[in-house]
Amino acid sequence: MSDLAIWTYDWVPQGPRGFVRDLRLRWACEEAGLDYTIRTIPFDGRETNHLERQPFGQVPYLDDTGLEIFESGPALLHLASKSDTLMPRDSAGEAETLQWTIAALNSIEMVTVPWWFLNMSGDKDNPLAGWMTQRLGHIERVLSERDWLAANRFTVADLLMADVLRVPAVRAFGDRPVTEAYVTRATDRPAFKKAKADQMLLFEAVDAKRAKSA
Ligand SMILES: N[C@@H](CCC(=O)N[C@@H](CS)C(=O)NCC(=O)O)C(=O)O
Repeated sequence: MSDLAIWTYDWVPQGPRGFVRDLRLRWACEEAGLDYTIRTIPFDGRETNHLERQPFGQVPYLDDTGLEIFESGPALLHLASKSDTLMPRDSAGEAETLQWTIAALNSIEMVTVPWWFLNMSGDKDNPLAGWMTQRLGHIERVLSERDWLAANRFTVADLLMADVLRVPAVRAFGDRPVTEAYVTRATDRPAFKKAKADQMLLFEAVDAKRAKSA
C-alpha cells in the first residue's frame, strides 16, 4: 500500500462523475508515476463528517505519510514537488509554472465556477457572461501562441487549467477553437484517461453494490 493517499467521497450522483476534483490529484500521480491509494469518506454526511481534514466539508485532500493537505491547488503543488514531470526544476520554468497554476485557480476558475452556478440556476441573463468572455478570450489568445502554458511543455499548470476549462458548459460557452484543441490535447493524455476511468469505476462499483443489496 502506498504512503500517498488521495481522499474523495465514497460515491457521488451521476452529474459530477468524472469531474470530482480528486481526479486532478489522480491525474498528477499518473503523469508523475507516483504510487497512490484512494481513500474515501461517506458522501452522506459530507457537510460535517470530515471537517477536521477539510474545513469546508469538501474533497479532495491528500495524505502524504501523515502530511495532510486540503485544496486541490496546494495538493497538486505538493505532488509537483516530487516530480519534474509536473514542475520544471529551473527557476524560470518553475516560476512560469507556478504563475499559470495560480492563474488557473485565481483568474479562470474564480470566474468559471460562479458563472457555472448561476448558469445552472437557469438565469438566462447570467451577469458573469461578460467576465467569462473576457477571461476566456485572453486564454484563447495566449494559447494561440503556444501548445502548453509554461516552459514549452506540459506541466501541472496545464493539468489544472485544462481541468478547469473542460467543464462541458464552459466548453460550450462561445467559440474558442484554440482552447478547445488545448483541452482535447490535455485530456487525450493517457494519464488523464486512466484517472477519469478509475474515478468512474469507483462510483460505479458502489452503484453495483447498492443495487445488489436493494
Ligand atoms: N477549492 C476546492 C474546491 C473543492 C470542491 O469544490 N470539491 C467538490 C467536489 S469537486 C465538493 O467537495 N463539493 C461538495 C461541497 O462543496 O459540499 C479545491 O479545489 O479543492
